Amino acid sequence: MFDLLIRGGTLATASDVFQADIAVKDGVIVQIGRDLGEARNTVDASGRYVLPGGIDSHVHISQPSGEGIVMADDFESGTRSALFGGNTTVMPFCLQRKGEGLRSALSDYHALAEGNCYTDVSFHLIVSDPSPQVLGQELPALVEDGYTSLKVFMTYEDLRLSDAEILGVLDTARRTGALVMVHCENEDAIRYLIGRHEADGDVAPKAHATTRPIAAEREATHRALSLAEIVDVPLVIVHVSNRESMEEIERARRRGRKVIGETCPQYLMLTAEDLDGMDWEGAKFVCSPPPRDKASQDACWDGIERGVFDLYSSDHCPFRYDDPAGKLNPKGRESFRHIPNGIPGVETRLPILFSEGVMKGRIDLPRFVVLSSTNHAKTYGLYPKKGTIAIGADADLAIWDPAATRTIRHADLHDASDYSPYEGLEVTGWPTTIIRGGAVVVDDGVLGEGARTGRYVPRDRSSLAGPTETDVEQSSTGGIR
Ligand code: DUC
Ligand code: ZN
Ligand code: ZN
Ligand code: ZN
Repeated sequence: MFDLLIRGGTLATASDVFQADIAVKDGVIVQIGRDLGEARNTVDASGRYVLPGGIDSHVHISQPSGEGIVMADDFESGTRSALFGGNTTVMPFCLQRKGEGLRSALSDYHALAEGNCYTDVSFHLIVSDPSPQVLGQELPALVEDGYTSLKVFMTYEDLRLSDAEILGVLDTARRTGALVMVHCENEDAIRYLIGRHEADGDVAPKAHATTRPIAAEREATHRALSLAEIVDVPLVIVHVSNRESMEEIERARRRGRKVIGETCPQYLMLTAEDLDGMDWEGAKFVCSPPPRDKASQDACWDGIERGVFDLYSSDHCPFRYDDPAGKLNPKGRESFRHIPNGIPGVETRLPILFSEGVMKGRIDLPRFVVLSSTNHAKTYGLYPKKGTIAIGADADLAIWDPAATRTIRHADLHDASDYSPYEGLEVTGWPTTIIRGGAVVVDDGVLGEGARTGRYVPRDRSSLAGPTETDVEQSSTGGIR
């Protein structure tokens, strides 16, 4: 007797689309086929797609922000919103503050997550203080414990690392098998431009975009890739917004580098003009790198289609708009420089890609699965336990109704922000039933009882980590196959 049977659906994996039933026992997929037998519970998936649960490998939850600024989502609201958007695993960032150890940051972060998660969670580290103790002792031990990825910043005064510090982190990654993600923007160039704009009294939200130009992102991308080449480690370039940065990734791949590229919905759907709204409304779209122009959107779609991008993540980084602890904080009303960077999007990530990508014929269903789930699991050491539909994999599944039409309204979403950057967008296709670890946690749009039982998942090393000699299968454009 199985625990759960999912019957009559059309299944899709990274490679195939086929009709089959799925049998689940003890949280794991045990059979895929027809006439599988009896189960205690059955889900009828006829007329719907059964896909691996989404994995969003780039979200920010309860991350300490500037003074007086509070991130809108904690683990409860952030993972609930993720779940309703078709995700069964999210990977938020645990921020190390300067002078703080990584273990101490992690213990605080685990305490926030414990008992409050609707999805499974796993943590990346943000290294802001790569002291000898951190690189020599803490990080190597933490990689062994399943914290196998970390992010470094080339921008933000309080977070940026120097090139020498980045090299030190990359070297530790090479020794330990950790995978490094980089936020690529040239801080000095941005500082210079911010100073010039403020001197001119040019302080409205739209100046956020003009002070963080494509050249600042492209240059930092080139530099990060060069540093990784010097140390000989793979690199993840996160939240890529434009063609010139994509070209840096492709050039590095042609030199034989292992590079994972990530883009996000904001670079497919928004432009810098969105920052130019009435009454400081543009603050709703302030994120870094900023949204660019129509040509950059087209370039990012091209990268989604051609495999320049291996990952499509939300970069959910939610602040409330009409809130003194959010976008409209007292200083943020005076200058764009004090508007917290980041926008919500964990619930709308997949519906946007499904509607704009699959339904509009830009990508097929397997590519959707790759970008929404499989490659996140492969990149960050969760595969094949997660990221696919296979015997032995966790029964983490999203059942999509391809005929569901919706207009995105923040009022219908489940996060704790007070707006959606995609308000009014019409989409076709929505994840209606979500199964996590074999439990039906969203049933036709209704949150199941006992859904707040997501677990923390330690990870293996990325299959991509290590020096170039370790062979990885890369697609014709160099990304993950
Ligand atoms: N980088 C992110 O990854 N998210 C939000 C803000 C930022 O700079
Ligand atoms: Zn970033
Ligand atoms: Zn200006
Ligand atoms: Zn981010």
